[in-house]
Amino acid sequence: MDELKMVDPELADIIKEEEKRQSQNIELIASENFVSKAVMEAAGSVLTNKYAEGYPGRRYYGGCEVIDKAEKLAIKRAKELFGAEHVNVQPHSGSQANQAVYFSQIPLGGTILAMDLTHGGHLTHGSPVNMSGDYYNFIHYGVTKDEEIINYEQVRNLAEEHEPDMIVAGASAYPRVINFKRFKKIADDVGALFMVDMAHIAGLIAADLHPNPVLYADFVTTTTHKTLRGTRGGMILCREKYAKAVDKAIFPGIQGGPLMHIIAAKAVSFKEALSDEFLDYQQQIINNARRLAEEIKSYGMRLVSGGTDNHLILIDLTNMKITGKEAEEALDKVGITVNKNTIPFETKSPFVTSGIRIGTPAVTTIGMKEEDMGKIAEFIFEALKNLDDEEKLKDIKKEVHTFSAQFMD
Ligand code: DSN
Repeated sequence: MDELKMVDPELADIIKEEEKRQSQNIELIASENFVSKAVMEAAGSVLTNKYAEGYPGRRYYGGCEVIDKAEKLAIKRAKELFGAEHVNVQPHSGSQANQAVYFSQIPLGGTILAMDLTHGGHLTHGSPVNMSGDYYNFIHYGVTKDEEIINYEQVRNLAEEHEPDMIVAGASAYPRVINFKRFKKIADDVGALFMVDMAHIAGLIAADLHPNPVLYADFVTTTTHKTLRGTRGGMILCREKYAKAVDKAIFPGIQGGPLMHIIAAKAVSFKEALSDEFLDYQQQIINNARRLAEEIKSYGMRLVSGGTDNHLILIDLTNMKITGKEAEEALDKVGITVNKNTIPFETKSPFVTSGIRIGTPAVTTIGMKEEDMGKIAEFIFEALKNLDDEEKLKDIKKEVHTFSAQFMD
């Protein structure tokens, strides 16, 4: 930072300010995490200087002999981590990974069956405001009204009715285990390709704490920065027979030069994910989420599906008569970071919403355990109960900062 402070003190101050925000607040955004210093070092390395369009051994630039080693290492480790036949580590994000799989297989206007965004799906799974929804004919399934778990019967009925080219499983706000085997059977029965977007649960899968979609799916996409705790980025895993098409779709299909510093950082995080410490970390994420869910419920708050099997919890605020937007703002004021989120059968707009989504990957990284979850639930409940009382919110914020200070380096 010394150099940056000299060259651009304004930006250096912004980074310092964000560093302070991240270290003081309780980070509960289910898709965020804190990377290790080693990952950060690789991401901030001289590898950012290198152009490397193409793939190891087949580049469009000279001087790639060193950078090739970094990409090969990332690929080798990712294969080992998930048991994949082929891996492409170049996607800049999960969005690009999904786009590339669709682009590699589905003709424009082709039919894809995926989870509805308001039921827990993702923007890139065919939302009308996303390119996916514009270029392809997406049909959506959701969760059941009573148990709020994926409605596999609806998946089968829709698959039989629409005969999609592809079925997509995977979600960004679904707190339960996904039955990939059941999806695969439906896909096979209707002759559809099967893709899984495992972005949220990749870390749990790497630690064998959730069924591995690589065993069932033709394509698995992911981000590398959520439970997997790597740098911000994406990745595609697929069967060997689709390798060429997927690689071509990423480059030259939708991307140019790969971000080699980010690929190197991915390699570092994959090495970390292969360690025993990482397995313990993933188990702790789940233990913390379960305890947090119980503690939140003890205050009378309703959880979508009644609890969680993974790293995230979806709180339905309807019975508290507040919106997700109000809750997010109140929690921001006390130093707890969450995001407003739609809930199944949502009646409000995505800017307002009836719920908030919270997750335990980041707080687990800084060392929180089950016994700390009670305090977090109490802070959340107190802040939401006193949403209009600025003085009370200020007091809670002080308590939050005192509490979080225990976990700082
Ligand atoms: N926006 C991410 C999330 O928060 O789940 C998914 O891409």
